[in-house]
Amino acid sequence: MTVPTGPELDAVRRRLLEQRIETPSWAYGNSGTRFKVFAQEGVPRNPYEKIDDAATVHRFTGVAPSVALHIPWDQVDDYDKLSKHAADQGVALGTINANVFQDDDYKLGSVTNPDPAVRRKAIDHLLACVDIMDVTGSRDLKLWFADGTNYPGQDNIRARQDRLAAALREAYDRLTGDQRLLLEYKLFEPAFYTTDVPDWGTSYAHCLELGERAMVCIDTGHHAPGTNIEFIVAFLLRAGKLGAFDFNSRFYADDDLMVGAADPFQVFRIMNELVDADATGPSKGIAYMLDQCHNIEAKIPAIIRSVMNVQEATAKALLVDRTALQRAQQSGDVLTANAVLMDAFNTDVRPLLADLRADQGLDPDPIAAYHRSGYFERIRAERVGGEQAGWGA
Ligand code: RM4
Ligand code: MN
Repeated sequence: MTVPTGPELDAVRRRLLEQRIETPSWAYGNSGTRFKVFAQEGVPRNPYEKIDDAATVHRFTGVAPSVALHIPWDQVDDYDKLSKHAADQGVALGTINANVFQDDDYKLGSVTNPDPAVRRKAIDHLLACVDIMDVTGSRDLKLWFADGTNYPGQDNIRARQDRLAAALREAYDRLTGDQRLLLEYKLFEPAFYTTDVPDWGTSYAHCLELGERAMVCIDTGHHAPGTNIEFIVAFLLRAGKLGAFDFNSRFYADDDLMVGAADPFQVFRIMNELVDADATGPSKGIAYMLDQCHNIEAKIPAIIRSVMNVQEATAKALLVDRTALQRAQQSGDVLTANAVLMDAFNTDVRPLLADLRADQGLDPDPIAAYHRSGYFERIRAERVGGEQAGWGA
């Protein structure tokens, strides 16, 4: 298959130009596994420096104009000042991620904890996150709960769902304007026996109960092996409940590797559903975010690579000949239908994306341009002393 020309190509380019990918503040900090966190040179020491790195990713890719914050990792005294700093660097503050998984109090859960005082503390944190959104202008509050149990009998599963529903209701009712609540799910970890929001169905059911501004967030690393994620995407799109993605790759569990590194075909299949529903641009309100940790690789180029991987999958999905696909589907021509998809997936879209960047005044090769820019040499020299941002920081 060759890349189309003329008006067809223009349409593909228009879609690619309107795509937005949000990068996560925590991906710029140090991370690791439970065995070791490896420090890197030039790592940000505070949210301001994380934003500088996010702005650098945007400068070279042109499609990453916002950065997600994680509270309290990115806690500052003055969020207005942080917003202005972001704007000065050419980016905006995006989704606010609540963190109710790192206090000793949360050993038996946060919003589902059997102790009402702990639940109150967790809910208050969620409400405080909405206060921050009011200042930063962020649209989305993203909730991921580490809540669950490790042993059969440890707690009442139904009672925990009731506590969860009550907490979500309080947070949801605190939203104003176009603010939204995104509920993420994850199969297991840190809880090993039951998890209170283990899957998209649980998240979907709670979001339905809450109301139209509650939407599901799909973290691509949070499923059992072999799960058909594009089916979940299609289902939620149809239900109008797909709010966001946390993109990353997994080989085994929640590996948080660069999106598209493990299975670029899966990212293509996901993007194919989104293109088919005309949902890759901002109009459908789906937040395309990365949620990654770069434990052993250089962080900024890894994030640039991830952004490019999402763009490549999107470009390929945009190349699918939808007329031919529909014709084949309707006539029951299984092999042709499959071939139409594979033709698009097997097309090299890198020249198309390079041209698009050049037309925007960007370097066609963002990673090479980043390496040439001297940015890393500068942060390595400047960011000496102080405490590097990392897990828990
Ligand atoms: C969780 C989940 C959340 C992320 C944290 C750091 O597994 O993916 O989205 O904020 O990790
Ligand atoms: Mn996530």
